[in-house]
Amino acid sequence: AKRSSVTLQHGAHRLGRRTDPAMARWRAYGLGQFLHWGVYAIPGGHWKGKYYAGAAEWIRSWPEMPKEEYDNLYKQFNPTGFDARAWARQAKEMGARYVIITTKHHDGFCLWPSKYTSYTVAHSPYQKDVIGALTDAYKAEGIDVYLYFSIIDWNHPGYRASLNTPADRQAYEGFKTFTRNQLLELLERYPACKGLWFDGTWDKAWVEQAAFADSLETELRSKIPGLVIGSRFRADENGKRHFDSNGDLIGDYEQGWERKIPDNIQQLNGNDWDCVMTIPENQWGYHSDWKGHVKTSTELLEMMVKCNAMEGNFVLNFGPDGNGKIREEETRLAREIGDWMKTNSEAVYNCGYAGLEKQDWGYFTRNRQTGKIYLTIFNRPVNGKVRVRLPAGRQLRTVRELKGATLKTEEIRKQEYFIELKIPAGNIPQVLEMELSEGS
Ligand code: JFZ
Repeated sequence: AKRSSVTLQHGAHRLGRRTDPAMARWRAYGLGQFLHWGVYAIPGGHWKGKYYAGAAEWIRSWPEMPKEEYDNLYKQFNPTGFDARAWARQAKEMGARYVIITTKHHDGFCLWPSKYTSYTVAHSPYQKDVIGALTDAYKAEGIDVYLYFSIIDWNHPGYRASLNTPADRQAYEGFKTFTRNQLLELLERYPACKGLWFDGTWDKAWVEQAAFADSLETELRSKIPGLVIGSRFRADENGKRHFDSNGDLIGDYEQGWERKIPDNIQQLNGNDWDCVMTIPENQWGYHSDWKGHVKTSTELLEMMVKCNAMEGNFVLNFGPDGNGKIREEETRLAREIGDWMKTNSEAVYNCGYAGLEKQDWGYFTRNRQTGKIYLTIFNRPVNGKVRVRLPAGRQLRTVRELKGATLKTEEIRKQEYFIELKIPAGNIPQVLEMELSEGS
C-alpha cells in the first residue's frame, strides 16, 4: 500500500541511499573514532571536591558549577601533553578509518581560532589551532576527518533554546549568522574535511529554522563536493527531525543510534547509519572517575561487527584529559581492538549485510566489493561446532580460517551444517570465511 505523502519544501532531498563514491567511501569505514575534547576536560567531572554524575562535557549545566567560573576555564587550557600525531597513530593502530572531532561542544568553546568569537583556543594559554593539528595528523595516517559541531552554544549572547519574544527573535538572527559564519569558516580552513557531524539541534528555536537550515546545508555541500551530513542537522517545516513528515530520511545517513544498536536490519529501512558509542555508560568528555560498567574490548568488537552486519559504521568515543593525554583504559582498549583488527579487519572494512538471517553464534558480514562472506563468532558452542543454516537454494562449499586451514563441515540436515572449529576456546572472537554455491 502506498503511504500518503505531503509536499514539503524542506524535507528529504533524496529517496534511498546516496550512490556516489564519497558516500561509498563513508560506507566502507566500518570503524571510526569519536573525540570529545574541550575545556570540560579540565574539571573532568569534578568541581570543588564534588562529583558530577552526569556526562562530563555537560558539567557547565550542573547547578554546582558557577557559570562565570566555567566560562573562564579556557584561561587554564594549556594541554602541554597534547600530541596530535600520537592520537592519530593510536587511532590508526586501533583500525579506525575515520575520526569525528568536536570543534565546538554545547559550551561554545572553539578548538580552532574562529574569527567570529574570542571564546577559542587562540585566546587560551595554549594558543595553537587544535583542529588544524588534528586534521593534519589524522590525514597523514590516512584517516578521514569529520567535524563535530554543536548548534547549541551556551556562550553566544544570541543563542536561545526557544524564541518567546521579538527580542529573542532578533538576538537569534545574530546567532544564525554566527553559526553560518563558523561553519563556512571551518570548511574553508579545513578543506580536507569529509563531513560534518551535527549535534545540539533539538531545541525548539533551531527546529523552527527549517528554511534557514535547509539552505545552509545546501551551501555547505556546495563548498566541499561529496560532503557527508547526517540526519541530525535540520528539521522539516513541520518540526520533524531525522525523518521528515513523510517518514523519509533527512540527510545522508541516520544519525540517531547514540549508545544503542538496532536489533535487526529491517529497522533501518535500507538507510545508511552510524552508531556512536561510549566506553563507560554515558561519558563523552573526560571524566576522571568513571563509575559503573566499563565496556571490554570483546564487547566493543561485538558491537562493531553487529553494526557492520546491519550496514552501519561503529564510532568509538575517546575523551582525552585536560593535559591532552588519552587515559590508560582507552589506550589499552584501542590496542586490544587493534590487535584483533590486524588479523580480522577484512570482515569489517567495506563489509555489510550478507543477506543471511542472524544466527546464534555471531554475525555474518559480506564484503561489498569481493562478495566474500565472513562469520565472526562471539558465542562459541561448547561442542566446538558452529551450526549454520542457509536459505533454500544455497549450499555450503567451503569454510576456512582467515589465512588458515579449511575447516571440516558436516551437513546435519538440508541447508544446515556444523563447522568444526580448530582453535581452542578462548576469549578472542574468531573470523571464518565461507564460500557458498547455488543448489538445493
Ligand atoms: C549529545 C551531546 O549532548 C553529548 O554531550 C554528546 O556529544 C553526544 C555525542 O551527543 O547527546 C545526545 C544526543 C542525541 C541523543 C542522545 C544524547 N539521542 O538522540 O538519543
